[in-house]
Amino acid sequence: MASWNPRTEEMPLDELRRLQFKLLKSLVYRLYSFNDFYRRRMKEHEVHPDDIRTLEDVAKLPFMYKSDLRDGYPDRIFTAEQNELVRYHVSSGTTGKPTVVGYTERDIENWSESLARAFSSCGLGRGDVMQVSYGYGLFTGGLGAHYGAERVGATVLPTSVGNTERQIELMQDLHVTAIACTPSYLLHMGEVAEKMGVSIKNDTDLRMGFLGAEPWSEQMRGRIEDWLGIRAYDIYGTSELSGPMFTECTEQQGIHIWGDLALVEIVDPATGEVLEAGEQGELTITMLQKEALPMVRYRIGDLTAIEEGTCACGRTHPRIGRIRGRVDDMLIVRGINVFPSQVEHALLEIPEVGRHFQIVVDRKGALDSMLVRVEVSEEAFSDKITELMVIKKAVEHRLRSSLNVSVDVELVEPGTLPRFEGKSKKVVDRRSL
Ligand code: DLL
Repeated sequence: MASWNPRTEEMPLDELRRLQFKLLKSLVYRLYSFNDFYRRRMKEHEVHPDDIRTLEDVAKLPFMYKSDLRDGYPDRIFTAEQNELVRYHVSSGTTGKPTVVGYTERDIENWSESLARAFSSCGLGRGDVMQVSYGYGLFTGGLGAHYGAERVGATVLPTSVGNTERQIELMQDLHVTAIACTPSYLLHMGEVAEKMGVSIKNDTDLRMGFLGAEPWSEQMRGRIEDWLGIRAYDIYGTSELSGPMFTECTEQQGIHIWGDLALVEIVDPATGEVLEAGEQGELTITMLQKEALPMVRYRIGDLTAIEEGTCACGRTHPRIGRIRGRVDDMLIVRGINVFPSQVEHALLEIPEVGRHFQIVVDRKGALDSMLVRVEVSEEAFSDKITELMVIKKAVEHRLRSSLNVSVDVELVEPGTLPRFEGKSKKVVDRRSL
C-alpha cells in the first residue's frame, strides 16, 4: 500500500536514527531547562543533557512510570501551559487515581498523522466508510481513530460503543468498509448480526478491522478473518502516548512504531536492562515530539519484542510483535507463570472450542486452582455427554501441555459467558477478593 508520508516512512535507517538523536537531544534539553520534575529526576539520576551523545545514551535517562502521572495528578508534570492545551483525555485506571493526558494542537496533529500513516498502510482511504465503535469521550479510542480516519479521507461513522443492532443496520445501510473496535466487541457484533439474520461476511461491505485496546491472539485473528470475511489488523497505543497510534501494515508482520514520533526500547522487566531485537521484554517508549506530556522512557508494562529486519512493505521504522500481555496481567498459579493470552492461544487451536472463555483463579486451602470456562462452538455443541467429555479431555490436555500446570475445564453452552463492548475482562481472580 502506498505510504501516506513516504519521505518519512521510507527514510533510510541511518537517517532515521540521526533524526531520532536530534529530537531526543532537543527534548532532553528542553525538559531539563524548563521543567522541575524532569530536572529533579535527571539530577537524582546524575545525568545531564550533555551526557546524551549518541542515540543509545537514551539508556542513561531515568524511567517513567504510570505512578509519575498519578502522583502528579492532574497536570503537575505537563510541559505546556493550560492555555496551550486543546484537549484532555482521562483514563479511569483500575486502581487509584485516574490519569489525565493533555494535548496541544501539535500533539493532536501528530497523533492524527501517526494514525493516518497507519491506516493508509492497511489501504484505508478516500471512498472507505469507517465505523468507529471504540468509546468516544474521555477514552482515547473513539476520537483517536476518528481523527486518523478523517485525515486519510475516509468517511467516519462515529457510532461509539453500544446499541449493537443499530450499529449493524448502519453498517449495512451506509456500506461500511472498515471498523475500529475491540476484538471482543467485534465478536459480539458478529453474533448479534447472526441473530438478526445478517452475515457480516456475505451481507455487508466490511473488509477490514482495526482491533486493539486489549490483548488478542494470532489464532483469534484467523477465526475473525474467516468468520467475518475481513482483514483484521492489530492497533496499539496507550492513553499516555496519546491513544491508539500504531498498526500493522498489510503484511501483518508486526506493528510499525513511527520512529520520528516515538523511540522504542525493550527492557528486562526485572532489571531495566535494554534488550536486543528479538528478545521479549517490557515495551518502553519516549515520545520525541509530544509537547504537553512527553513521556521519557515510559515503562508501559506491555510485553513484546522488536521484530528484526525491515518490513517487506518498505517502511523502515521499527516494528514490535503482538503484545503478549502485561507484566501485571501475569497470573502465578502454583508458582507457574500464566498469561491469559497463552490460554487463548492454546484454546483456539482446538476447532470445537468457541470464541469465548473465562479464567477463574481461586485458592482451595493452601493451593491455587485454575478453572477455565470454555464455550463450545455452535457446531460442536451437542447433548451427548460422551462427545462433550472427549472435547473436555482434549482441552485439558492441550492446556496442561502448553501451560505446564493442570487446569480444570468447564465446558459451557455457546452464548453463556459475558460479552463486552469495550475492553473485555477474561480473568476473575478470587484470591484477591
Ligand atoms: O487502549 C488506547 C487504544 C485505543 C489502543 C484503541 C488501541 C485501540 P489505554 O486505555 O490507556 O489506551 O490502555 C492501554 O491497553 O498498555 C495495553 O495493555 C492494552 N492494549 C492496547 N492496545 C493493545 C493491543 C488504549 N493491540 C493498554 N494488543 C496498553 C494488546 C493492547 N494490548
